[in-house]
Amino acid sequence: MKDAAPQPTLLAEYQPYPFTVTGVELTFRLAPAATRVIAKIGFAPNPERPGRHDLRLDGETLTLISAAVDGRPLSPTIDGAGLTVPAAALPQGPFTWEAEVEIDPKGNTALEGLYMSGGMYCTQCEAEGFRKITFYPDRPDVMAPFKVRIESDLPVLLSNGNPTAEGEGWAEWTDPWPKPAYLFALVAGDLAAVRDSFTTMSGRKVDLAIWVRDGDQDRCPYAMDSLIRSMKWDEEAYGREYDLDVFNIVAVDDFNMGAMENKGLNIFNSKLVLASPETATDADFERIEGVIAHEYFHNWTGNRITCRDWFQLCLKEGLTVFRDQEFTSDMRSAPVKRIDDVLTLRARQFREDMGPLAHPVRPDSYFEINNFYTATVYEKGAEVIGMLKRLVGEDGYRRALDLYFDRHDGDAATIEDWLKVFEDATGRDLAQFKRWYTDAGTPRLAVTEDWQDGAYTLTFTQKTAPTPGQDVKAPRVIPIAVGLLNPNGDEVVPTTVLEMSKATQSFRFDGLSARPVPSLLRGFSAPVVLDRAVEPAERAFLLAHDTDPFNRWEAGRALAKDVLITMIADGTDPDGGFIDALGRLLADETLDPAFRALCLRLPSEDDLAQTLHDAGRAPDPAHIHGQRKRLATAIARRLETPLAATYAAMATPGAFSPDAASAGRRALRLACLALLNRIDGGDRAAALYNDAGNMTESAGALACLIEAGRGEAATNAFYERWHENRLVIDKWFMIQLLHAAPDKTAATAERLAAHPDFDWKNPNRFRALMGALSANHAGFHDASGAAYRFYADWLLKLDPVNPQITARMSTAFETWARYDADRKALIRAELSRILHHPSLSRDTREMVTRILG
Ligand code: 0A1
Ligand code: ZN
Repeated sequence: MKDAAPQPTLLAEYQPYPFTVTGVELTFRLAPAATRVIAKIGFAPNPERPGRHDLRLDGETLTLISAAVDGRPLSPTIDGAGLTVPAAALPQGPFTWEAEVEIDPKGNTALEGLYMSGGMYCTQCEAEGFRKITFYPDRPDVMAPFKVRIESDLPVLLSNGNPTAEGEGWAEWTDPWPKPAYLFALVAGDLAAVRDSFTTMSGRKVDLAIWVRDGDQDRCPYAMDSLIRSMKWDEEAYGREYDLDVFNIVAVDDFNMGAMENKGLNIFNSKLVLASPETATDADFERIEGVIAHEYFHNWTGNRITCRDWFQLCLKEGLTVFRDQEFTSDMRSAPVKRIDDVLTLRARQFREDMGPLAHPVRPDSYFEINNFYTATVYEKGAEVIGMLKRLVGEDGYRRALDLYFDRHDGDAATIEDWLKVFEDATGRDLAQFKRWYTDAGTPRLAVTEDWQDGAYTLTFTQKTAPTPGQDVKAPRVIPIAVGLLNPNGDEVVPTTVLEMSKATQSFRFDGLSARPVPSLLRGFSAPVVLDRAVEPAERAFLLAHDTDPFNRWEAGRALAKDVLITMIADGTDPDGGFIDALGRLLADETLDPAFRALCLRLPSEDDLAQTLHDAGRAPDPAHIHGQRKRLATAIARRLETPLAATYAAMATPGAFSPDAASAGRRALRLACLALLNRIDGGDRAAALYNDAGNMTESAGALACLIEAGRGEAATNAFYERWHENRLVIDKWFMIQLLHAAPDKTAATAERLAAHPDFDWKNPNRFRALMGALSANHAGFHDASGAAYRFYADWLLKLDPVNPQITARMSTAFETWARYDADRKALIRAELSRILHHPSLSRDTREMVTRILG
């Protein structure tokens, strides 16, 4: 039961919990519909909250069987959110709370707390799932050592920490490291292990295991290899050593998010563990490597040092994303990784920050914390750390991080603590920098130039539009990495970081012999939008000469965008100069194929729609789709010969290797194919589909065949070949919708939703279909409104089953205000239909209310 009229939780109202927890002992008697959880918890008064206090414990969906304090039975007052034992019924000093509750893992479709997936028991406790397991102070600043006994006939019984005892039908685990309840985990099932080991820098041997369904072992080696590389990297890059005897990873098919960093027992969505060349794409391999690293890195940034409250979520998430980005840069190509990250940031976080869901990296109020696992907290949170590092330099960053681990190990910390270690380690005042955490919105940076007597001056003006609840924005500290090039292409001023802190600020460069060409915001040194009218010739110059690979790509990107926006506005023919510049890049064999592949990718339709909206024009999705296709066709016609040559040259014969170089070749090859597909009627795609030796090529070829209007046979063959592999069938749903023609998208979605394999209660499957539907920009926004209606129907159907996923997926509508009056009215009607549903979840209600504004 959720509160009828819920109140928001406010950062300003934080108070420490009145008790500390000295230890937790849990016994689980597992049974699908009636699991018993017996808890014995030591409490002591918290000196930070003097006086006598009631004992308030969180608890939801629990049936209380018995409760006692210091062995004396009692009947506490229970409400929908927990229970209260009055202070008068508690001893003055420390005491022991005991409770037995019954829960229903089988009926738990929300996948939060203890639930079942394919016959196995597993848990998801972040953010507030532990309260569905037993009564407890379910907040991250209450940390305690846990001892867990699991009783079940299932052969594999796992929990956090180290295994300390086992017998027929039971096992016991002890976690010596105090932790908040959100890091608790339990798994029980008939699972097979893939094992390895890692010897830490101080010489301790750690037993590693990845637990999967029997038969899936041969798809685990890449995840295991990624884990070992992550453990080594964290020792080398951050001096962080692992701290238990075992490290377990479990793959589950039903999981709301990507993965979870439970202490010593990471639980993963199976799509982020299982990979083989036949079943996983290069993008899957890279994602697996990154997420395995991310969850492992949380052991220090999240677990050893956790968050004081959920407002501080970015403390662990921003930092851990930043760390996993650094790891991937080291494992693969740093420039390509940076471009990928910026593409994601712009596609997801900028979109969020420019719409009704904008919120600070550290929010200060929420109704449902699960709604704040956002691109802003994660990806912008990581960007903010990148800026800090740029401002204090490598050495300063290392000193600050050493101090952070030293000072806060074992703490539940805050953003204030985090900034203080930087201040103390570097002597810098970060009061103004802190606005990046407290203020929402993406700053726009306007630039003007002046050239006089050998002095070149850049003047920047920053402006951030109002966001919900924040009308006025103060200037932020913005690190602007700049380089200057001579007209002949030589770099005359190498990368310099300008520190902007005022609303308008000028920076002067003296002693130049000619007016330079500026390369601004190198490496995307701050998450801002650069507003500068640039002639195509200057962009083409940077595309050819910039020494900063990010800005080289950015110049090409901006050119493509300018061309497309012009085509959309007045239907002109695509610019030949741009296509020729692209052709020179394509043929430049000194450039990494992965980089060239990124340059060939045109800006997305969603991105173009946002750009048009920013310029005060209502985007027409069908028209954008048509013009983008027209540009792709023009590129293919003009560059047919080099595209075909590169397509042939980038083949990767021989055994499949998931390494970055091979993946880059395949990416470039498929980028060429996608363009050539516009003029060859799908012939190359058909040939590739038949010969494909890996999923990257099969999926790429299938997408092209569907785009070319001849996908039926391959679609059927793909299904026949893979219908027993859930992860591959997710792709089958996704590809068909992502590439459906705009006017057929809603009908395709309806047909696929009626397919017997559309197991909609499985989050991966639901996301595969509905996520792809909303990502098909022109199809989702088809003027008929059919896709909007269909999507809203399914959100309403899923809401009572899994509110968390429903709420997240309602963000498909967050951009409604961009479009024309008719579309706006259609979307608003669907949103208000959802909002007026009598029993809507708190999660979805909060999101839809905010989206409507
Ligand atoms: N902390 C995990 C992700 C995660 C977050 C929330 C969840 O349920 C609401 C589940 C997982 C991570 O960053 O990987
Ligand atoms: Zn995380």
